[in-house]
Amino acid sequence: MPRKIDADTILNDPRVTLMGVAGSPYTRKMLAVLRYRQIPYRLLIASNVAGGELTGMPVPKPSLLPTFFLPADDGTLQAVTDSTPLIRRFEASHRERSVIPSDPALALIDALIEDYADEWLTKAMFHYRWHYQADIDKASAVLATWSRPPLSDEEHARYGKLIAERQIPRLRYVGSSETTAPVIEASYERFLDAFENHLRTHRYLLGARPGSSDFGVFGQLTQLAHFDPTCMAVTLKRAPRVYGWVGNVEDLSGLLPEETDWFDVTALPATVTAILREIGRVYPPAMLANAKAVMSGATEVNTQIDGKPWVQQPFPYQAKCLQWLRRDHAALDDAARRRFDTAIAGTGCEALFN
Ligand SMILES: N[C@@H](CCC(=O)N[C@@H](CS)C(=O)NCC(=O)O)C(=O)O
Repeated sequence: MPRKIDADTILNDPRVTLMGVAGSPYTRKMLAVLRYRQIPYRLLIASNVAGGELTGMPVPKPSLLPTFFLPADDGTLQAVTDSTPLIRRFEASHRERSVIPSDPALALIDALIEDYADEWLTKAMFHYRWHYQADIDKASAVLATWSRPPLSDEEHARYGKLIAERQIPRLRYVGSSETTAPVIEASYERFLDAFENHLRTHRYLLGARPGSSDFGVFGQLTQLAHFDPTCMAVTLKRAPRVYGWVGNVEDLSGLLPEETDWFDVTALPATVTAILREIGRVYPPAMLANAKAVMSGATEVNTQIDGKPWVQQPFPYQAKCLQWLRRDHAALDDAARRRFDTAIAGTGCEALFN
């Protein structure tokens, strides 16, 4: 008899329940947050769920992984997605071991780097996976085992092919094409160099404790650095510290963070400014051109990034991400906004808030 999980079982369980897969960067991001924060959870692996273990459950719209099953205000079970607001939701329900810096100016830098990881680094992740044959072959073979119940060789090959056929046309959503490949790859390499240099002297992006930005970057790197062969080789060669860092951030449940572990936003190390400069070189132009295309109802984003042509399909969700960052910038008090503006001055990131 298959064991079933239904809404009542989850509502009566004090643990946080989520569904995800190992090949999903956002699933890995959230699992690492839950472990570091010592929030008890249980993961429903999508392959088991596909075997029929989940019955009568709410379905999120749009359907994304990870999916969290959380109680709504009226006591019913709700399906909730989107890692960035979920991290903030857990800040409200669990106070210890926060991943949001206490200085709101540093917290906005943290949010900015998190969004860069979620919305820009993910382009590299999707690009390498579905652009190169070696990566396509590995992903097709392994993703099938992560998202499906046990399969015969024949079904395994058929399902792997189906996944590739579904994902490869989706390259256009992230903007990966022959035109943009050089921009994406050069930017991934520069990010690696800047992060590697930072890790020569520091443990995490914003100090001796991890912020939400670390988990955003970690999620994408679980795939870029540790799974897909082309970018994994690039990472190992250029940035062995980054490769090693991913292994550590997977489980930071034993770290003992202190309030004083955050950097002072008025005295950020030069290695952080260098990372912000790399972010400022690619991410604001992409976000601004996308928002403009979404607002004008254009069918194509057509711009220049890093002095080279960039063409992609507009992505309404990323226009919202830009609005959220601007909202948070506007909500800072004058002193905090000055601290933030001074910290990002000259990096190119200021273009997001002009
Ligand atoms: N903004 C979302 C993105 C989540 C997302 O895009 N998840 C991917 C998997 S990594 C997904 O479910 N894509 C749809 C699909 O594969 O059908 C978050 O931060 O959680």
